[in-house]
Amino acid sequence: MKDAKLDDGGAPRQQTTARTKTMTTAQGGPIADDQNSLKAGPRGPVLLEDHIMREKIFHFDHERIPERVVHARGYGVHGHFELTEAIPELSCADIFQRVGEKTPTFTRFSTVAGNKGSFDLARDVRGFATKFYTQEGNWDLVGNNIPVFFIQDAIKFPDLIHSVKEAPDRGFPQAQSAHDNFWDFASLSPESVHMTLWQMSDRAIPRSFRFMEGFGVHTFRLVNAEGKSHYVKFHWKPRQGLQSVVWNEALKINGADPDFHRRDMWDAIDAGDFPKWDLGIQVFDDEFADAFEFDILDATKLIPEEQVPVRLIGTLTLDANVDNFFAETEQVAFCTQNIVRGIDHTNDPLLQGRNFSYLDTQIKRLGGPNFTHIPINAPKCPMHHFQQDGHMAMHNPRGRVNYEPNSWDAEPNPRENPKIGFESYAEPVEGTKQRVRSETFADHYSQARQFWISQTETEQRHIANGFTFELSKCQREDIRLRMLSHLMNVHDDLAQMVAEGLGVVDMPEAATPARAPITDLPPSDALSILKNGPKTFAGRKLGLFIADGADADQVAALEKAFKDEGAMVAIVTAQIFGATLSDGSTKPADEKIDGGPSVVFDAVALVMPKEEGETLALNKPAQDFVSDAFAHAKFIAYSDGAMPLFKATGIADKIDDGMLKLGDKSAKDFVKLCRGMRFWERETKMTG
Ligand code: HDD
Repeated sequence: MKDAKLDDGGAPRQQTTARTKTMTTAQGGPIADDQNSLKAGPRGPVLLEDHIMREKIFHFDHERIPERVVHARGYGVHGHFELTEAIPELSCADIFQRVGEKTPTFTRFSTVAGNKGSFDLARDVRGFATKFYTQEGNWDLVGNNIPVFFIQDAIKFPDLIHSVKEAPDRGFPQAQSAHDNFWDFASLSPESVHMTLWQMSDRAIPRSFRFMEGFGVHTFRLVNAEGKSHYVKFHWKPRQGLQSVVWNEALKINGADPDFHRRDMWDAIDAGDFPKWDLGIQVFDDEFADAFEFDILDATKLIPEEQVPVRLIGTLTLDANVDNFFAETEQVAFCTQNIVRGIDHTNDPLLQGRNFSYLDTQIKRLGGPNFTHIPINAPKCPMHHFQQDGHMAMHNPRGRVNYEPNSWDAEPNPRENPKIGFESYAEPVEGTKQRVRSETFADHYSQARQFWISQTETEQRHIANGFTFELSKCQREDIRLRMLSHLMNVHDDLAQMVAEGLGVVDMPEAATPARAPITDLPPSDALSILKNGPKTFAGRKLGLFIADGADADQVAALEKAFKDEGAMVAIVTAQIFGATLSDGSTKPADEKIDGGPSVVFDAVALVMPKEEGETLALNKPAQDFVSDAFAHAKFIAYSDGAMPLFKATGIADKIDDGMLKLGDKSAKDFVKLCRGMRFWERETKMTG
C-alpha cells in the first residue's frame, strides 16, 4: 500500500525507535524530511533558502581529498606488535625494551602505480607500511614487499613514477608497467635492473597481502643508551608463508574480483583468522659494511640472509578491520621521518629524499599541518608542544604560554628533556659539496644475477615470461632491445628465454656495465618464494563446485577436512540458490559459477552426478572453472560426474598427479595434496 505522504509527493517517514537516532544537519538541527528539497509549490523551483539541501550537497561536493601520488590504492588494518626478544644492547627505543609488551599498530598495504580505483592484482610492487604507536612517539616503518628499489637517489623518484604511471597525453595505461615509457626509463637507468627482476617475478602478483614479506629496504641505525650504533635492515616474515598467483590468473582475477586482496584481508580478519608477521632485524657493524661487496647505503642492493642472518624480535598481529575506510585507511599519513629515540637514519640518498617527501605530501593531501590531530595519525602517548593554530586545529593548548624558553611555571608548560629526548647518532660528517653518485653504487648486475640463480626453475620461467609479456607491450623495438641488452649482463639463460619469447633473431650487444659484475655470488634460498612456501593449506580457500544430486557425504567430508585444516570453503553452484544434495538436503551457495571462477580459489573440487556434469559441459563459466584451474596448476579433486566437463575442456585425457578422484581417495588425502599449493609439474607441459 502506498504511504499517504508519498501521494502528496513526499516520502515515507521512518519510525524513530530506540535503536535509531534523529537525523540532524551538521549544525545539529533535527531534520524532518531528507527526501525532498524545499520548493515553491510541488512543481515549482527549488528555493536557495533550503539550508538543509545546500549543506548536504556542499558537504558531498567536498568529500574527496587528493589521492596519494603513489600507493593510491591501499588497504589498512589495525593490529599490535608484541616484543619477543628485548634488544637494549642495540637500541634504547622504548618499543624494544620489554618482552611481552604490546604496541598498537596500523598497517596499510598498497599497490604503487594504479589510481585509487584500480584493481588489486596489477603486476606491481606492494607497499607495506606500519605505524607503531609507541610510548615514545610514532615510528613509521614505510616499506615494500620487495627488499630493493628501482633507483638510488630520491631526485629520480618523480621520473620513475611519471614513467610508470599513465602517459600524460592519453591518460593510460593504468596500473601497469607494461608500456614503452616505463621500460624506456628502466632500460636507460641500469640501476633499476635488479629491481625489475623482482618486479617481473611472482613477488609482484602476491596471492594475498597475508602471504608476502615486507622490507624496510634502506639500511637504518639502531642506537643504544650509550649512543653506540649498529646498522640494521628490517624484515617482516609472514607466519602464513609466501604465496603468489600466476600471471594469467592475475589477469582474470582483476576481472572477477578487482578487490581480491582487500576482500581477502577483510574476510580473514572478520573470520578471526588474524595474519601474523615476525619482525626480523639484520644487524651489522662498520666492519661488515666495509667488507661487504656493495654499498650498504645503496637501496638497489640487499644483504643476503646467509651473510647476515635475520633475527626475529617480535610479532605483528593484524586483528581488527577499520570502522571507517576514509577516516583510517585514507587519512593515515605515514612519514619515513617518524622515527623514535633508539632508531636513526643513514646517509642513503633515497631515504634522505623520502624524509622530505612524505611530510610534504601529507600537508597537500590532508589539507594542512594539523594532520597529526586526526585520530589515526595522533600518537597514543602524551604530547606537549607549542605548535598551534592552522587549518582544522583540534588540540589547542590552554593558558598563555606558547613559547620557549619561558619563565612561567603554570601547567602544562612542556620543557626539553635531554635524558629521554631524541638524539641523532653523532656520526662524523665532512665532504665537498658535489652532485655525484658514489662509485660504490656502480654495480647494477651482480645481485640481479644472484636473484636469478636463487630461483627454482618454475620461478625463473615466470620471470622470463614476465619480461616477455611486458616488453611485448612496448611498441618501440629499440626499447625492447635495450632492456634485453641489460638482461644479457644478468644471465645468459634469462636473456635467451626473453629473446625467444620476443622472437628476437639478432641479439643486441650487451650493455656496457659501469662496473664489471661479480659472477660468483652464491644463490640465496631466502630470495625464492617457492622455497619458502607454507606447510599447510590453512588460510587458503577451496572452491567446491557442486550440482543437484551431488554426493552429500563427499561434500560434507571435503568441507570438514578443509575446515579442520584451517582453510575456508566456498560453495559454487550454477544458480545462487544452491544445490539439492543426494540426501535431499539443500546446500546454499556462496557464489554463482560466473561470480566464483576458479581463479579466486587456491584449489578446487567438483562434486556432481554425471547428468549434471553433462549439462555443465555446455556452460562456459563451468568450462572456464575447470580449464583455468588446470592451466594455473591447481590441485583438483573430482567425482566421476565431472568427467563430461573434463572432456569438454580437453583435460579428460590429461589427468595427472595434481588431480584426485574422490571415492578412490579421501577428502583428507586431497588436503594433504593441497599443502603443496600448486602442481607446478603440469605447467612445464604448457606453453604461454
Ligand atoms: Fe614512497 C608513499 C614505500 C621511495 C615518496 N611509499 C609510499 C607508501 C609506501 C612507500 C608503502 C604508501 C604509504 C601509505 O600506505 O600511505 N617509497 C616506499 C619505499 C621506497 C619509497 C619502500 C623506497 C625504498 N617514496 C620513495 C621515494 C619518494 C617517495 C624515493 C620521494 C622522493 N612515497 C612517497 C610519497 C608518498 C609515498 C609521495 C605518496 C603518498 C604518501 O607518501 O603518503 O611521499
